[in-house]
Amino acid sequence: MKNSYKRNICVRGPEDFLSLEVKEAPTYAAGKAGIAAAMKHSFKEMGVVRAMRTLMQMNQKDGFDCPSCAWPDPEEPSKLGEYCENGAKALADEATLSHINHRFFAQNSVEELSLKTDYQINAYGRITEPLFLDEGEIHYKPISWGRAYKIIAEELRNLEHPNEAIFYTSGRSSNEAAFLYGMFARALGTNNMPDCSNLCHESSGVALSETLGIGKGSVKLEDLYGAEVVIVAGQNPGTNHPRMLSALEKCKQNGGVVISINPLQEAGLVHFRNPQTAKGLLGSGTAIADYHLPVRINQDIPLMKVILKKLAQLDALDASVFDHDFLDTYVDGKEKLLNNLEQYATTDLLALCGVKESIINQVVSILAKKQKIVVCWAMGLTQHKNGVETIKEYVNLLLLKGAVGRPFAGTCPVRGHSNVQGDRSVGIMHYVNKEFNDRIQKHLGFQAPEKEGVDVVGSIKAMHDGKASVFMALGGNFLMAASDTDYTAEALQKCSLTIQVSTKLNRSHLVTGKKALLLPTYGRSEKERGGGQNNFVTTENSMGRVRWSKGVLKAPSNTLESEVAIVTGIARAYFKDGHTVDWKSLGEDYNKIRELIDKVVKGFENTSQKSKGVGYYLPNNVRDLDFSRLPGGKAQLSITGLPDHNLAEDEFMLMTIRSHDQFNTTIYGMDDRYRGVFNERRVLFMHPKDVDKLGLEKGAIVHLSSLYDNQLRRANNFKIVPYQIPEGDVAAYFPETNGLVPYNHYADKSKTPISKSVRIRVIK
Ligand SMILES: Nc1nc2c(c(=O)[nH]1)N[C@H]1C(S)=C(S)[C@@H](COP(=O)(O)OP(=O)(O)OC[C@H]3O[C@@H](n4cnc5c(=O)[nH]c(N)nc54)[C@H](O)[C@@H]3O)O[C@H]1N2
Ligand SMILES: Nc1nc2c(c(=O)[nH]1)N[C@H]1C(S)=C(S)[C@@H](COP(=O)(O)OP(=O)(O)OC[C@H]3O[C@@H](n4cnc5c(=O)[nH]c(N)nc54)[C@H](O)[C@@H]3O)O[C@H]1N2
Ligand code: SF4
Ligand SMILES: [Mo]
Repeated sequence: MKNSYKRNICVRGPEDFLSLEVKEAPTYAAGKAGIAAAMKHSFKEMGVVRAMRTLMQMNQKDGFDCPSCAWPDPEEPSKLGEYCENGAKALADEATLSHINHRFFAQNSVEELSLKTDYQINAYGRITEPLFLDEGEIHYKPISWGRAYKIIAEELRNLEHPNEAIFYTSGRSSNEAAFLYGMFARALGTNNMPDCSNLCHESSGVALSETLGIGKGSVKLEDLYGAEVVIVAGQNPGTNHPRMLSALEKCKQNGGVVISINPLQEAGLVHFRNPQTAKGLLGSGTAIADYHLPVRINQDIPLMKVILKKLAQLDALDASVFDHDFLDTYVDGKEKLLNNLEQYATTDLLALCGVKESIINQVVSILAKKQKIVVCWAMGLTQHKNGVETIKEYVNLLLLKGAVGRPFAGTCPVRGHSNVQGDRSVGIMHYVNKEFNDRIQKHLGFQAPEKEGVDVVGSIKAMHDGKASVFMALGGNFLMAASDTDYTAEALQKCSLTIQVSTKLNRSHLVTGKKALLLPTYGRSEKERGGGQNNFVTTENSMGRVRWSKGVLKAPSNTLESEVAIVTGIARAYFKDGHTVDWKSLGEDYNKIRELIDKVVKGFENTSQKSKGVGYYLPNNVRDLDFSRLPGGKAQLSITGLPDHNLAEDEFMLMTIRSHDQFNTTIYGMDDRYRGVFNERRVLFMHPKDVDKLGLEKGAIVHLSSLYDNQLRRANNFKIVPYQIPEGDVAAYFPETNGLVPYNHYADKSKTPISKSVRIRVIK
């Protein structure tokens, strides 16, 4: 597609095939194969000695935080190693010895690079110097840091209003960098701070804030160990949060029951071979899920309604199933909810969710007797039109059982990016919080803007409509992570300047504005240079615990800058050192940033001593059973509706999911070992009966289309993989399928795109 600046960019990259091999999916996760896969990647990218030495520092108290997912570390990490296969892959990907600089870009234009696959693009390696793509050019050229900051400052000064600038954050930034970045956006005068969490757990944030008064989960790692029941809904921990399986194993050893609610029976939830134990390495490992409820895509609400109805029927006999004392003291809406449930006929709900009543009855009889219940979830619940309501329906179960704010019970939205939660805690948000703004005024001396900014969907629209023209990203791959790839590309290409602070090359560096800056930075595993000894960073895990992260590796070149230095460099160029904030000294001493975080960010207040030290937990009102922020000072039960997709006869419901060999848009490899798929990502998982019905067979080539608001979207070339998935449902990997997800269809209230329930047609 030619854009207005005459660059001939292939937005999505090639849609070609490799050579698919389908094998029987394994019935267990990790074990020896996991260790082998981890070591293969690490040794190839990093060299043996460097890899082993670095891995032994990952997730250790004095080491660095794993850059992959946000699963918490145990308080006493094992000295033998506290990481998993995918943590090792993330480290290898970041600490790779492959590097690229201006010579690479002199040989490869952005037009040529755009013809490569995302896998190939990432494999070129680490970017080692700042680069500039000027108007009309197709080759990035080297640029000095000073000149880069000047270009940004000039472009920002030329805007008619600060709201024409957008500041995106991905969840790998440190608390320190994210805090300064958010403060710079506000000092400039905008709340345009879209964040990867808009595409991710925003629905959890909204649902939990409205029901429990805090947008985060309430459980700690130890709560999982002692829970009587853990429900894992819409989450694939074996791939995306592998060390969660060790926690589930502990829970099982303590007599807990694990229930999986998922259209797919994911390998990690069937069996886990713990690589840290002899039994895991040599024996059969631990069976994890006691019950698997193969719910149809986006039919969790009907499923939960049947479960709640059946529990209510049991409770009506002797009032022993629900915790009435807890409900009377802390919760609002019991009668209304119980009355509402009566409206629904069990047979209708069963037909919708597709789960056999016999399994539901078994699960109900367990839930009836237990109170220490934890619900864990991820993208399978959040990325639907009714994502917020779906989560509220699970919260209903917890509240009715009194399974909130007590040891071994509560909510566990399992976060994705390693510091996505921290970035939000320290102020990356497009909303306005008056108390927060007051503290900014008090401690930083400027008035933060009072108009709400744009989130991811709002940013795409603003750029598309010409209302924003400077786009900056602190990490991430906005183009490929957002929905509606072609539309998002057009939006970015309308900008006058796009700025990417990145470690590795990705498509967002090729699909750019008129001018583009590519600013390379350190990875989590690397030492922060400059300033004093104290320039380590901090991160917050999925359970609200803050830890320090001290990188150990030497950066791939001495022409990189830290994210903190880049943000302060831009701020200084823009304000020319005439601002109430002393950006220079903050950039030199991270302790000063932490002191400001303590003061400005509620929750960190009075914890400044601790925030400089080893991990501590942020306050959490649910753990204290304090619902004073909610109406009537009570936790809220919710009345939800049923999903309504109106699928036509020939339509399927598509969920766009991750393979075992990727981290979001970063493709590590072409296999999805746990689903038995090798050497191909362009696959469509489909029930064997549907495969027959369409007259297809394994390996047959199909194309996919979606039709929303009379607009047809298409993704070509997928091979059929017959798979145990509910009839009528299909699955394929993201980001290859993002072009099918309409940017303007998203979850009510949270605006998270509907990436897990896209209506599609399969074209032969
Ligand atoms: N290795 C690795 N680790 C990662 C990531 C990665 O890409 N690679 N990404 C990180 C990030 S940012 C995130 S947010 C997390 C994502 O972690 P997950 O949410 O586990 O990732 P997905 O692959 O999107 O898987 C969603 C799961 O939900 C199920 N599902 C889909 N629709 C429904 C539904 O309607 N109902 C129910 N009950 N289940 C459903 C799918 O079958 C799948 O098992 O992982 C983080 N960790
Ligand atoms: N269809 C569909 N779309 C989805 C999803 C889905 O399930 N289905 N999931 C969504 C979710 S949950 C999320 S969180 C988003 C992810 O969206 P993003 O966070 O935007 O995407 P990533 O792929 O994680 O970003 C990878 C890039 O980050 C850069 N990077 C890596 N480490 C660092 C670092 O330490 N510092 C800096 N500055 N840069 C770094 C590298 O250049 C790398 O290429 O995607 C969303 N998109
Ligand atoms: S579970 Fe997540 S944080 Fe822990 S080592 Fe694995 S990828 Fe890293
Ligand atoms: Mo995410």
